[in-house]
Amino acid sequence: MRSEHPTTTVLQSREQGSAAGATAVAHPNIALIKYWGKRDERLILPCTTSLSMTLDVFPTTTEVRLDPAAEHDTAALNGEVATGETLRRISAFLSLVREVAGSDQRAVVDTRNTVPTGAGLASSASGFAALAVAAAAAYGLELDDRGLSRLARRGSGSASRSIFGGFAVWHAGPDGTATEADLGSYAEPVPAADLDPALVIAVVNAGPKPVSSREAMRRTVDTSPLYRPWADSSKDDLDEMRSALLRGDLEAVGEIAERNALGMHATMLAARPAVRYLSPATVTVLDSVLQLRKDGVLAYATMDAGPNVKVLCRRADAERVADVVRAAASGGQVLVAGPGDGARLLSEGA
Ligand code: 2P0
Repeated sequence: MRSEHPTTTVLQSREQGSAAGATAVAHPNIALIKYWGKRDERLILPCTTSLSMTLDVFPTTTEVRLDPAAEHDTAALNGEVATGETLRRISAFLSLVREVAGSDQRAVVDTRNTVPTGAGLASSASGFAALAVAAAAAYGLELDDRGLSRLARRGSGSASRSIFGGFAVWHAGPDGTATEADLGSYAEPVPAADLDPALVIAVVNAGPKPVSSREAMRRTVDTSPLYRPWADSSKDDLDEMRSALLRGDLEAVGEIAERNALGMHATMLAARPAVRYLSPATVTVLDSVLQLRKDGVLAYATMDAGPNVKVLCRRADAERVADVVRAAASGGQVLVAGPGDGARLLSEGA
């Protein structure tokens, strides 16, 4: 059976039922050019193209097992039964896979996250990337990486990038019909010279977000007078970032990443009402990054939908940077990550 679907170009679909289950692993990614704002909420089409580094820490491992007798999907996260919005998002994602596969079998999902509890690091990127790879295999869809990236995108935008290791760019895709726009929005690897980078992650607050990133993005696009200027400048940032990666200029990579992230936070601060994820502790860590630069250490910061700070530096400087950041983060957890691998299937079959 061959099938064409806006989300997934199916290369080949096995006889339904030949693979009763599959397990996949994926890692989180940190955007150096941020994704902030959707132009289509249902298809998760972003307003801008983003670019990220996949990490070598905190893998998510997900098993999807088909259950011919089940009437509903069920899921467990770290051994705890998923309910409410979490289960709804997983089940909606599985329905999308079923639609493409022509299956009506429900699934049992078992997900293990290794992010330290409350580390305040998003797990939706690694979560939906692992789920996409495992679910595609379990339902017998043979997708190429681009198809998997499009599929993962429908779970969570940033998950499209975690299909790939190292640096990945997620294309906003063309305007046009839903089908064209959907097919054109996927991630792929970005050519880069050897940079030997590290990201020092400072967890200054592990508490829940005041506003979900979904709601914050929506509010920013709808109400922030700074949104359009940032989205426009992000295109230039992207071009400059690609060229800095190609020539292996980590200093330029850091400079561009920092200004792009600060600009994204400026758009939120100007939203009505404002969304402010940065806390006093964030600013203290940002000051320490500035001091590192004054002391001649290459170090640049980026922040996502939360107060935690990720500091890009040379791998050789990572321990020194971590020490300085740890002192500034006053008791917060500090971790060092490097570039990691893309999502992959660990096992499949009955
Ligand atoms: C990013 N973030 O590029 C940006 C920067 C947060 C700040 O992607 O609504 O969980 O599921 O598509 O992917 C967080 O948003 O949002 C995010 P949805 P997602 O990494």
